[in-house]
Amino acid sequence: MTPPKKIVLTFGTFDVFHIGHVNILERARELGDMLIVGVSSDELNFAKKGRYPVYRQEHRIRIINSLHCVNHVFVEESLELKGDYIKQYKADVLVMGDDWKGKFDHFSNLCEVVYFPRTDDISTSDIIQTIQNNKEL
Ligand code: C2G
Repeated sequence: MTPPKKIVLTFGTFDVFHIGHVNILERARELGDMLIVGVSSDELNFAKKGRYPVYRQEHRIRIINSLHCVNHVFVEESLELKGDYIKQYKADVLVMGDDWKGKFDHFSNLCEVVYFPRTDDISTSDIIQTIQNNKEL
């Protein structure tokens, strides 16, 4: 009998895809046999941040889906549904960046919860800011 696959689940907006995103996805995948990614919907981002992502949902999903380390992508419609997604996808591990440290500890009754350190000195907001500054030069 083949041993059961270890399923890793992570979430994010992944807007203006950058090396910090690559790092966390590759590290997440190394924790198991399958990596499933919940990509936040445009509406969820608007509700949370008061602005829409630069890259629209369909494009962000295609980018994440094109990565070797990712096995499946779905749309994260609500922040409140994480527990349901963990159960639906039978996740063994939930991975988040440490900007979320402690926020998802209550899911440790459903799966292992792991926070990875964020990659230093890069973020979508900084990239957007740099582009805006350059435009003004
Ligand atoms: N990340 C990272 N290093 C960076 C930037 C981001 O490790 N320099 C990680 C974040 O910690 C997160 C993932 O990359 O785990 C995706 O980042 P965002 O797109 O900013 O995700 P966010 O909007 O925080 O997630 O349920 C959570 C939501 O989906 C929103």
